[in-house]
Amino acid sequence: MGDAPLKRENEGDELGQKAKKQKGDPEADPSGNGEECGEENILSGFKTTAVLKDSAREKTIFLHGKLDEQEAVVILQKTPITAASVAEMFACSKLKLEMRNDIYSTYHLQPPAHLNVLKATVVCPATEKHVKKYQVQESFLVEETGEDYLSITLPYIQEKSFSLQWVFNILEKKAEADRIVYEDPDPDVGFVLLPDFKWDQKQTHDLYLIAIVHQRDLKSIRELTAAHLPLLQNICTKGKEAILERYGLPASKLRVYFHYQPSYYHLHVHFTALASEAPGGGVERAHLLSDVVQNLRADGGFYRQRSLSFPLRADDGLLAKFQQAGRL
Ligand code: GTA
Repeated sequence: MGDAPLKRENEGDELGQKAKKQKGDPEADPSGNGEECGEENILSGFKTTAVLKDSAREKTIFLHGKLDEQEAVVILQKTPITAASVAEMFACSKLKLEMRNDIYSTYHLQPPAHLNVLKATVVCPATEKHVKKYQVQESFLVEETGEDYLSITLPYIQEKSFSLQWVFNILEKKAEADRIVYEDPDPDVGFVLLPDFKWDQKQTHDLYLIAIVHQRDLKSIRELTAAHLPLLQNICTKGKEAILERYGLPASKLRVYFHYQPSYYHLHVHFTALASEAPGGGVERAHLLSDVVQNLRADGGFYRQRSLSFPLRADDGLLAKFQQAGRL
């Protein structure tokens, strides 16, 4: 159930795979790249200057470099293997024996190109903050009071946080409009639900969507009060309903939460599959939507007044601000 193929996407995907199979037929095109390489390969000009992070376990590499003379970050990630593709993979791959010992054997399996796709994420032009965000760094846990938020964090994020242009593009249908899974257009309680750009949408075991609120004056959970309960309840109910309808995943299989601190200071909710380990899902950063709702019901000023803890990376300017204020 957890890795059930997507309802709509997989129908399209299987059709897409058949088309690609003909196009990228390894017999006709040994590189497996077909025309696609010449068409849109903006990455052919990418020059790597540094490896920011890599993980053999997550099969990801984060690269810093130059793309057309502009600073860029490129993330390459091996995508999960879907159960639906296994039969074709076994039938069509080249298999080379690596070793055999008693009942054990390992192979080098070379699937056809259309079953061997990497997900590439490109940030260009990338700011220094983007480069730092993806770099491996020591972290420090900070405990922020309500007063710290107003005197240290808020002034810092007003000056230094990431651009929200991508968020406004989504809300105004200037980008990703065709990816929207659900929208409630109400200006007070409405939101847009769409796949997070970390998810390749091929299988539900790593499902990842975000709900972005239409209200523009809410930066993070710090600014929520009891007045926002209708908004939060609306996201909770309609977001879960939309995911059940589109992907067949019930609420009991979802982790629905905020990040504090987030990277992008426009209120949004993460919907991830319970079976997955999404980055930022740890107790030091994730706040379950259901807990936030209950805390606000018990005390409407909870998130304005209570201390909140979160990790900051060694080179984060906000950490320096906490240090200068003698709060660390
Ligand atoms: N649909 O243009 C976008 C877009 N952008 C720019 C960001 N997001 C977007 N979604 C769409 N279109 O989940 C998504 C992000 C994130 C959410 C913002 O919006 O993918 P947040 O404000 O709480 O920020 O959420 P967060 O979680 O820190 O950001 P992010 O990018 O997920 O980074 C956290 C860590 O995840 C990184 O440090 C890195 O270790 C890891 N990570 C980031 N991107 C990738 C990736 N592509 N592949 C693998 N790991 C990644």
